[in-house]
Amino acid sequence: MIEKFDPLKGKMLRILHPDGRCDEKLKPDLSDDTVQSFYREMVLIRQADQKALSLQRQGRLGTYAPVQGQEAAQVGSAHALGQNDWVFPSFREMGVCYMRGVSLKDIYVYWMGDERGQKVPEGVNVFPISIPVGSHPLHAVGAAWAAKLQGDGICAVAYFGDGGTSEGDFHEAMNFAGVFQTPTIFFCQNNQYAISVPRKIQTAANTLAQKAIAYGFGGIQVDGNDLFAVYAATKEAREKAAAGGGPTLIEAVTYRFGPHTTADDPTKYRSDEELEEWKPLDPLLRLQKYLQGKGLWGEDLEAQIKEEAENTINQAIQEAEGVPDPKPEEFFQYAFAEMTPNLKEQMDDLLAFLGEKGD
Ligand SMILES: Cc1ncc(C[n+]2csc(CCOP(=O)(O)OP(=O)(O)O)c2C)c(N)n1
Ligand SMILES: [Mg+2]
Repeated sequence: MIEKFDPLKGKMLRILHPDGRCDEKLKPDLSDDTVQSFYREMVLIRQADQKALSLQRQGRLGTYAPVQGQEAAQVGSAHALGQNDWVFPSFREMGVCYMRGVSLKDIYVYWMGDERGQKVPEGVNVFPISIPVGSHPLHAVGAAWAAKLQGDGICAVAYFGDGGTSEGDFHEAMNFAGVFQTPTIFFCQNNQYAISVPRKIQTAANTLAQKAIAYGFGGIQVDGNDLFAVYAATKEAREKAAAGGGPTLIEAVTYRFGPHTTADDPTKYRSDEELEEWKPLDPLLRLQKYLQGKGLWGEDLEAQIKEEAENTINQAIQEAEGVPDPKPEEFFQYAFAEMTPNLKEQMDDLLAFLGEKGD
């Protein structure tokens, strides 16, 4: 399927249409129950995201990068991966991290300013999120190369944005992946903006997916608000990678409904009209219409799904807020396996100071 969608021509894979109609020939093999459970998860992510924004406004959470609008791209791709695949997320991937096994509690702990939220439990193959834009595709390629050498039969996925494709590290990672045929998926969520920089001036290329061609492997542009298209393309890329077929670049075309972060005001650089144009393409709305057509969605069910999500989220927040503060010495203790003499001296100074002055 990926070969059929020539990214140079901007031919985008779409399976689930905005009005809820579905191209049955291309629809991935997912049961109705599974699709309904994906919808539930998308609702949960949207609510958890909204909650993070309101906690930030109440001073209970730090600067936060919202997901709203990108739920299909995240839930669809995360579910298409194998159990042991590795994920290398950037900062807007609350949905991916949650789907791959990071707890909501830990996600909130991190955004509340406590790095211990990034300590991923054993067996959860999610790397700490990357704040430097576009740097972690290199790590994903390294992990994929190691997996290939060991014959693990897994792949590694780097999640990044449209802006990430302008970073040198991204191109080095793509080049290396092409030469060494590493089992890597480059998953780009093109949400149309890199803070205030619109996609059209991010690159002169017609699509972001076509950048794969220069490095000698396949790229595909998919409707990133279409759960089925995202799932199908990721699944195919995953199977190809795990079978030794090398890397793939997926450009999921989507839209960030919210601000870049809680420290941003998007009205300064984009119009209300543009936002209105994207609203009918909302990934949740589309899936809701599809489910409704199958008799698998209604107002009562929606209310129940939302209530369940609310309970899960409130529980996670309670747990996150209950985590005791880190000790002051922990600022110094974890940068190196063993503290350098200089760090030790700084730590001792601080502890002596606190000893004199109190907390
Ligand atoms: C190397 C680097 N340069 C600049 C920044 C500041 N910065 C943070 S997010 C961002 C834009 C990223 O845009 P994109 O890759 O499209 O991802 P999105 O935020 O849209 O998800 C920039 C420039 C950074 N974090 N890292
Ligand atoms: Mg972007």
